[in-house]
Amino acid sequence: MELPFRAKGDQLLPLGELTDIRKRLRLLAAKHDLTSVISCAFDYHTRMLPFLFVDTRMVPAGVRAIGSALVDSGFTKTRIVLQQWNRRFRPSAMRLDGRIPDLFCVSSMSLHKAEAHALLRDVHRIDPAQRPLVIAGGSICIYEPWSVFSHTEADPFSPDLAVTGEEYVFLNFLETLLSCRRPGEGLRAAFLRARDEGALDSVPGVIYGRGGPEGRPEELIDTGIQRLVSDLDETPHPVLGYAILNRPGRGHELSATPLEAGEVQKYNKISSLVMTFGCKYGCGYCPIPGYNQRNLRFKSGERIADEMARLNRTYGLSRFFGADDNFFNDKDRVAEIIGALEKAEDEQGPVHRRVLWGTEAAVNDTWALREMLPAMYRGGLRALWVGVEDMTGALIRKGQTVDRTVDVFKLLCENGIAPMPMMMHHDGQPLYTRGRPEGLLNQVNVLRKAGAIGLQVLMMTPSAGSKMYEQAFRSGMVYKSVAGRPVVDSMFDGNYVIASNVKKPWRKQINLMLAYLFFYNGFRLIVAIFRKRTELKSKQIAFQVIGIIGLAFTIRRTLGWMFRLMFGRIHRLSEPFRPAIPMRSPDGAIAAHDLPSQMSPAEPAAGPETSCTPADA
Ligand code: B12
Ligand code: SF4
Repeated sequence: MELPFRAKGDQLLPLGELTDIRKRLRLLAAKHDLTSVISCAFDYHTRMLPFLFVDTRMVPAGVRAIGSALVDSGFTKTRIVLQQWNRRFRPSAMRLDGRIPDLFCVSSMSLHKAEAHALLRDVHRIDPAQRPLVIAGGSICIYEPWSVFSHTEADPFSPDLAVTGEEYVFLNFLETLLSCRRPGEGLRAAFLRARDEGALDSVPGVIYGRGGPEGRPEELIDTGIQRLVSDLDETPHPVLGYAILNRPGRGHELSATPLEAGEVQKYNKISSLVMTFGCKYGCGYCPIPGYNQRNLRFKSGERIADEMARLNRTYGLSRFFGADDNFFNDKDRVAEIIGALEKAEDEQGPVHRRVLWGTEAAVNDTWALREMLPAMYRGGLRALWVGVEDMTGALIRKGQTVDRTVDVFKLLCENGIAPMPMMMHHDGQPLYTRGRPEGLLNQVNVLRKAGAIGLQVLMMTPSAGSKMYEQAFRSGMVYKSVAGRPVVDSMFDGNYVIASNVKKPWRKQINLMLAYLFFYNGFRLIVAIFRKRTELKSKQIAFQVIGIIGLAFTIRRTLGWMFRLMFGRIHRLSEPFRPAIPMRSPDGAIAAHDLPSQMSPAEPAAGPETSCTPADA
């Protein structure tokens, strides 16, 4: 089920509100000497194709946005710690400006939940009287915020607050809290008082616990779905976030100083930039359109060019990745952005000569905008991750066909833009089909011949917040454990077969490996090295090298799972994960994020957990 929608006309913030709250907070900040640490949870078990390399070499935009928002609002004593770079970081050992920080934040995706819990658990080792105010956020809290709260007395690690939205929600909360903080009062003490007085109930997009022992609330109060900022130019500039990155290291503590500006690009090889949000399609397995309440949101071309230019001047960053869901959603906006990038100039000369970037888009929209590809190249676009899924449309129809996809890939190559297919393997797709394009290998081969430079093949896996999520569980498709090994959060990454109705799911696991092996191998590397010189030759070699190394990681991590699928007993879930702690809205109604409880009574009742062996699956 998708996140519920706010009423029409109330989904977006009034224009200028994010800009205004930033100004208001700057006035408040002068009266509060706050220190804050924002950590990013990262589970190293998830390191494999197709994200190996970029997963640890790109500062995630979420933590960077929250860090930028704090610095921009005047809270300059802020540090961002990435578990990707500081694997042993322990919040209980952190000191900033010589003291335990006032605010400790954890950002996480759902698949890094175990590490997010570990960070929360560790910060709970600090005595409650000195403990920072603890806030969780990121996509885990957008889709399953209840999962960051503990429900067992033996393991109480809950944050004080979960933010289920973007930077505006965080700033709105901070403004509310600081406005009622008394002189000399600790930040967490002020929070507990504000919470008990109901002051937080007017901040849409937060969840806090009430009752119960320390760290294990009896109930969760959910203030509802956030309102979204529509003009992304109002968001704080990312240049601020890169200035407060903790230095990579092996210690438990924070580094004495953040990374120097000149060192940032040594660790951050690619910089993600928010350019647009939202997607005009409505694929049943994707939570993105629902999250955006069917809105498309944009930054102006001028602002994007300014971000690239400043990041380049300040830190030497030159490679960018648009955190877009489908960059080509709207032709006019794309034209405006590309036009601005082509023209942008600063004291160091034309911006597009110093920066290169890539982004994501759907096949059909790339085709629709094909005439703009030369201008896109001139504007710095060098790689496009294309949502091919299954070219035949057997999984989802977004207007893509085999011929259309091939034409798009060839056009991209002709224009010097590397086509990077993103494919989705599913129960209905065989490994190979003779004389027909349905097979996974057939499609990989077609894409390879059409010029694909890299490859992403993920197994169709239920995604929280999507329309098909609950049904996938209720149909008994999702595994609970295989051969005694439980399916854990880090396996919900599309690299493991953890949801399937086929009789021999181990074959699906092998199919994923074979598809990569077919694409990334020594033979193709040699061919790439000796092929005639083209604009894309060096990229092809680089992706073959990364792909071959990544495949070794992938096989090492998933081979054991394949054997379990082959020989072990599969236990399945019969209903989706749901909150273990009762949730409600401040006025006692159903909580917006308590999704399973909101299912209509017509939905089939959850049956008992089922189990089967591969033979009878
Ligand atoms: C870029 C991207 C990637 C990059 C990430 C690189 C990097 N290091 O940044 C790559 C390509 C590596 C990647 C990989 C994967 N991704 Co990805 N990715 C995205 C994408 C398109 C953009 C992320 C982004 O930068 N957003 C912009 C920032 C500003 O938004 P944000 O992170 O949500 O942060 C905001 C809020 O969440 C909040 N916030 C964030 N942190 C915090 C913390 C606190 C304390 C507070 C208060 C608020 C807060 O404020 C921020 C500012 O508005 C998103 C979709 C999307 N549009 O967000 C998917 C998304 C994050 N990816 C997702 C997934 C599932 C994956 C994969 C598992 C692959 C897959 N199966 O799809 C892998 C995991 C790899 C790994 N080992 O981690 C899911 C996560 C779902 C979930 N429930 O957690 C998303 C949301 C897409 C989706 N809806 O399905 N991804
Ligand atoms: S096209 Fe991509 S981003 Fe858009 S709804 Fe489908 S899967 Fe999601």
